[in-house]
Parts: sequence; C-alpha cells; structure tokens
Amino acid sequence: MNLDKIFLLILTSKIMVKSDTYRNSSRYRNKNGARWNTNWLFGNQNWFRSPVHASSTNNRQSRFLSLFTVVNIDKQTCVGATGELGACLTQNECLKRGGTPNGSCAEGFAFCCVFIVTCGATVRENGTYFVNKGYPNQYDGTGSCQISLMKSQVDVCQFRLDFDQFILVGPEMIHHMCNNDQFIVSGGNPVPAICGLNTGNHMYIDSAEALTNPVILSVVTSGPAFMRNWKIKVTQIKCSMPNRGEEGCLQYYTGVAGQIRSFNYDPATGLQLSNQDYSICIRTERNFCGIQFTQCPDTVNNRTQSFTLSGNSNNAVVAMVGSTGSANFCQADFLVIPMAMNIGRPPAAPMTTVDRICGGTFSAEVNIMPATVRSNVKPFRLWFHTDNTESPTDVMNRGFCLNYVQQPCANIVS
Ligand SMILES: [Ca+2]
Repeated sequence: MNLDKIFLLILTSKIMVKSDTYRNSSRYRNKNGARWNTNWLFGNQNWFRSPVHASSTNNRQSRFLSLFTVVNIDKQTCVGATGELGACLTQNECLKRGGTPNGSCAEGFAFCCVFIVTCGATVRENGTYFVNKGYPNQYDGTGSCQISLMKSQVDVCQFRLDFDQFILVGPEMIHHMCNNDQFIVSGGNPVPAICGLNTGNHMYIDSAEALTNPVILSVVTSGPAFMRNWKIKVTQIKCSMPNRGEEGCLQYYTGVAGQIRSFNYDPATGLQLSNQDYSICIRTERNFCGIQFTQCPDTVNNRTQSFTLSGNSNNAVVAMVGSTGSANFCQADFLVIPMAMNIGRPPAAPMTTVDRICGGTFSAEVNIMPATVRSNVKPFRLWFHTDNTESPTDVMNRGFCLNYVQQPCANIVS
C-alpha cells in the first residue's frame, strides 16, 4: 500500500470521527420539523461542507460521498512554513514531482509542497520559485544561471514573473547600460534586459497556446564582488483564466489604484535603465473610464526625483512633452501616456493633449511644477522607451514611479 492510500485512509477515519462529533453536537430542526445537520470539515478553510441527514439510513453513504469530495479538492494552494506558496500534496506526490515538503496542510495530513529551483533546472510546475545558487544566502559569483520554463498544461498562455527578491548589480553610470549583471528572458515576446533593484516588480511573458518551446530565464553575473539575491516566482496562466494579462503587456496591473515603477527605480541608488521598450497595461475596472497619474512621493532627495527621464537630474529639470518642437520635446527617452492632459486646466478649443512626456518633472505641459495628469482613452496603456545614451546631456536620471487612480465614468467631463 503506498503512502497516498494511507493518507486517504487516515482522512477517511478523520471524516468519520468529525461527522459523528458534529452529529451529536449540532443537530437542528427546520420549520417543517425535519432534522438536519450541517457538517463543516476543516473549519475555517471552508474546504468542504456536507449536509448530513441525521436520522437517515443514508448516513454512512453520505460520509463516503464526502470522502470523494475531499480527494477531489486535494492540491489546493497552501502557504509553506517559510512563506512560499505551494500545493497541498502527500509527501510521496510532492517528492515525486520534485518539490520540497515545507510545513503541513489539510489539518496536518498533507504537506505544503513548495517548488524551489536554481541554475540548470527545467520547470514544469506552476508556482515554482527561481532562486540564486545558495539561497537563502546571497550569491557573490559570476557566470550564467538559467532555468527553462515548460508549460504545465497545453493551454497555458502566459508566465507571470514576480520578483519577490531581485538584487543584482545596477547599470554603469555613464550610459546606464546593464554591463555587469543582466536578467534576460528569451523564448517568448521580446523582453528588455534589466538589472539592479527590482524587488516587488513583475513581468508577464506571452507564450501562445500552441507554442511548446521553453521560455528561458537567465541571470548573468559579472564584474566586482557584489552580494546578489534573487527569488522569482513563476506563475503559469491558462488562456481562459480571468487573471490573464492583456497580450503584449510586459507589465499588467489590476485594481482601481496602484503604483507603477520603471525597472531599477529606487530614489536612493536606482538609475533609469537604457534600451528599454515595453508597454505597461492597467485593466479598466468596471464603471471606470479615465485614469490619473501623479509622481510618487520621494522622501530621499531634496527635490523629488520620482520622474527623471531626461536632462541633468542633479539640477531641477522641467517637464518636456511631445515629439517635435524647438526645445523641450522628447526624442531619446520618454513615457507615452495617450491623450495626456493636466487636470485642473480650463478646457481649451481645440483641446490640447500630448502623448510623450519626459524631462525631470511629471506634467503634460512644459513646466517645473509636477502635475496630476489624466488620460481618458481606453485601454489604459503606457509605453516606455529609452535609448542607449545618457551622458553628457542626461545625468542621474532615475526613471519613474507613478501612482495611478482610475476615474469613475460619471466623473469624466469630455
Ligand atoms: Ca537615454
């Protein structure tokens, strides 16, 4: 008899005990006088609810039906003892699939099976964590560490990468190129290489339904000593899942309000990365028609540097807008917000909006004062572009951090 069967037998006994306990303790009558029990198993987890007809000869049969229900709901998501998400499995099944039992679940009868891999692994499990060699210790080595992502099921369309920890060497100071360390994604849609500090950020990688080639995640490390650390959660998303991101969006946000940051944005040590080209999408929530953006607070620098895309950010730099003009327009590095306009402006005729915004201040007008910028066109989608040059014109630019709030359709004045 294998471990799985033992597990089921134990579970059966447990259900019997529970069922009898509840039969004795929680018997009710409904309005017509019929007696019934509501039998909750696994308490707060709400895994399983089964009515038990107390006076019925079907009691035993009912409990056997309950057993099959329990078997079917196995493999629920659980939280492991060290905080990672895993799948609730028997120890046997967990080890067979290459996982690590990490704490218990199902009231102690199963294990929270966590999948953690490092260099050289081929991943087939949804919810796998890609960590640096020696994790949870930091890594101070050089070389290339890569894993291959295979789809866990044929109808997977996307991989979501959550950077739970992402500390690599940042870009060089002159042109902000990731020359020492790089995180590279290949095999899916084009993804810009990134480096530096990206903890808390994320990426979506599209992989069309019919595609079977692996998506490769690589961390290349080189240069002087540096204590690196990475832990990237890889979630596989089926084509039909409601949490699927819109196609072509490297970043995808949901919710009425949130925060968007360029890669390696950090008010203290971060620098805007060169050679970026990607789109950032925000799901339009129900009954919302517009979106507003403001710069994040910057508690580190005297003058806020939470939107510094071009110019010398050691000094105050105005907002620059548009793609042409005699001065203060955006050609090298910019954020595209379609039909952008500052709020609080009296409507002009014709209405003046811009698409590209750059410079060292966030505003849809050439101005030294930060503004709240709105866009009333759907979908809510931004594009970020940087070239391969910074110095000597562009110095100490940090990229952007913006807070967004969607606006109810009722509030939109066209
Ligand atoms: Ca540039």
